[in-house]
Amino acid sequence: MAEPTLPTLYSFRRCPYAMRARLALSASRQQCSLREIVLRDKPAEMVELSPKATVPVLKFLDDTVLEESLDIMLWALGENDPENWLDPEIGTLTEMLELIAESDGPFKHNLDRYKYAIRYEVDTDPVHHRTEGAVFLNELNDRLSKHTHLFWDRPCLADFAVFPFVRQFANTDRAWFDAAPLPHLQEWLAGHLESERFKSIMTKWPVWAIGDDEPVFPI
Ligand SMILES: N[C@@H](CCC(=O)N[C@@H](CS)C(=O)NCC(=O)O)C(=O)O
Repeated sequence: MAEPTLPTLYSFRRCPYAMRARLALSASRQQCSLREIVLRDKPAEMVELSPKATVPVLKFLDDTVLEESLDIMLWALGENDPENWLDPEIGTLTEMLELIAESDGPFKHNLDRYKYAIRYEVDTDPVHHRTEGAVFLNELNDRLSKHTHLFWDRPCLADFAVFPFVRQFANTDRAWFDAAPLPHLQEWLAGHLESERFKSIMTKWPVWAIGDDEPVFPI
């Protein structure tokens, strides 16, 4: 097999964590060889590199590994940040990380129990978790009532780290989300979903197997 010349990204197209890593890799033009996986049949190579076995995983040519999506975003943007995602128009990187932590913590907790209630305790009530999750959605909607993005009028790290999870929440019951009094959030989400950037990171890649050609991402 030819020696790799690019870092390797293990990714799963529909995973919101992998989406946000791909968004940052795309914005920063950090090219990788992409290995599309399926969660129920993870490649042994990936599990060996990262025993916690979640996607995304980024392996560099010197064999170092990043196995947290936010670390991949921060690394990529640290290399090259032409759209100034790390430097919002208003607020700081620390404030963006605080908002992302709220999304990754309590909001994701409620999202999982709303979307996959059946996987949790028998009395897990998805509607209760939808209501709890909507507290964060309201907070985002309030921010977006003043400006088009979370930290003013230019999208930045926080927008790209959070919207894949809002997308998942919205898709759990689209009729509920569309009818909810969240007009600014709905507009913001629709803008991201219709963007060329999002379309470009949602290409359908064939599932990788040893010996396959690996698509270069971003192109
Ligand atoms: N904290 C990790 C979480 C990644 C994660 O949980 N990814 C999910 C897919 S969306 C996964 O790989 N789950 C493992 C599995 O379902 O077996 C990150 O930010 O990268």
